[in-house]
Amino acid sequence: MNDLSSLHKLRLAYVPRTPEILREAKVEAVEGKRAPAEMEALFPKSFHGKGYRVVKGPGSKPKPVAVGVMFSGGQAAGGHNVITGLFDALPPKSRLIGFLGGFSGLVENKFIDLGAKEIDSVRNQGGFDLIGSGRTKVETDEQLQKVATTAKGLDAIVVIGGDDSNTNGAVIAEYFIQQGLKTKVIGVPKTIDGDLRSEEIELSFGFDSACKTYAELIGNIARDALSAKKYYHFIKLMGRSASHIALECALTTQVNLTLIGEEGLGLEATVSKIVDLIVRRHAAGKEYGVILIPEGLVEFIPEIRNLIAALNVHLDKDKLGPNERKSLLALPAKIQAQLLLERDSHGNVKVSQIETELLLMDLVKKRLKEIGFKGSFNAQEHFFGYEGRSCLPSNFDSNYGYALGQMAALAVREGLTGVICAIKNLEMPVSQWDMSFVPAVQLMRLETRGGKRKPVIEKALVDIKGGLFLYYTRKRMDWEINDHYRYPGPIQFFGPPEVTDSHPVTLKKV
Ligand code: FBP
Repeated sequence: MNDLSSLHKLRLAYVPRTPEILREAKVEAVEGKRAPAEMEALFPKSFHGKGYRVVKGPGSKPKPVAVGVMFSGGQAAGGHNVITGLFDALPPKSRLIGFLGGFSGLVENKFIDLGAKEIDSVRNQGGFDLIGSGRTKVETDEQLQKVATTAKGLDAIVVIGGDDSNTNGAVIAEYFIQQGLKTKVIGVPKTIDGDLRSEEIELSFGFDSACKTYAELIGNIARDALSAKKYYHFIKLMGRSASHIALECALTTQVNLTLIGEEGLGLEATVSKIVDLIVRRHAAGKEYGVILIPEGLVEFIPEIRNLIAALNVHLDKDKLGPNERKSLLALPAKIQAQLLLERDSHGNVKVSQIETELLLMDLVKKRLKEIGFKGSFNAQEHFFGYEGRSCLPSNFDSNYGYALGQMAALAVREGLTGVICAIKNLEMPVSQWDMSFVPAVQLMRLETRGGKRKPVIEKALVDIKGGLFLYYTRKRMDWEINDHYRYPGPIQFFGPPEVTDSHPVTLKKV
């Protein structure tokens, strides 16, 4: 048997579709919106940085460059294609190096050279294993000095990351300008969470493949539930904070109930919602169902949100005020311990490790007992997270990642810094994609992390007044009782375009 699966080999040969305009493109400055005023003191040199759009034209003369690239944060399918797109678009005789393990590779000067052999081995493949990733935050002077030493001789560093990683990138870009260094920093929006968005950034790559993977599994479970008719499936879905993944999966699978964190229901109301569903389905002769729970839900439940905010400031449960202490002690011991887990280096709560699905199952069971429920309630818990981050990228993510990599090469050629590559019109054919570069500081605001006020790129949450969510609310009453499950099946690479080239529903202008 060959080491590579047949599909692996066939995907290596896939040629991503790229926007025609990138064959001969230049950039044109645009009057973008202003960065929040509070950023001026923190980013004095980048504060007035311009945005650019990609237009047809010859642009600057290409000359060989030396570029470093890195992944940062959680894996997202399509990441390798950013690197292959970048590699393919760099002028001949350029050098591309890959920093190992994210920003720690940049700080510690650990990298590998990326040549045709390395690049050809990861075309259209999932994961970040070519150079790895990490969650190191760069903020101390010592780290910044080390980064500057590593960057000597490099024309640019391309950071493929989410909100925190692109914040890191912006801090480094500012530092380089302040120090009079020539190295530029360019960001690429990556994260399965789909929360790195702005007017210009419609979506990050990785979201589509992750949601399609989860939707396949959810569809399989829904069909099992419908066949066996004996279980309620509580499915927690990855996606820190924002509920974009849960909403996308709700719309593509039409299961009975999807909790959307941004609705801001309290714990009591959330439990009542599920109990009400179970009671009504029992009355309709149904003792089974499928419920989706975004992993970030806990951050929106007001009493837990306040508790998390207090823990973020004090970082010590013994220093909590009486209300927060009460909220903490009301939770099962296991959940208390998970809330108290050490934050990541960016100060984020590790929501993927909080077993919200078990908490809700437990509370629902208790409530059903209290109300004397006569039906049967058997629950199964699931967590779909890591299985969606490193899958083979869908055609959408393969094309999207590749185009972002090519854009990064254009930004290097045009000498841009402190900007993030952005593509709009993603729902349209690749030829109609609208590309621009947005200054990272425009997306920032101050947040309390690790007890301190820090600049961070603001996470884009589900808009509960937006068309997509409102569409869901119009449908959900029906889906709660009548089973209209949809079965999306696995990501397809061969066959008619409606199965191979579908876009996330999230992009639809409902
Ligand atoms: P990024 O924001 O870095 O892309 O990470 C997303 C994510 O997959 C979240 O959905 C999840 O909560 C978190 O990473 C898990 O982190 P880890 O990989 O460190 O367990």
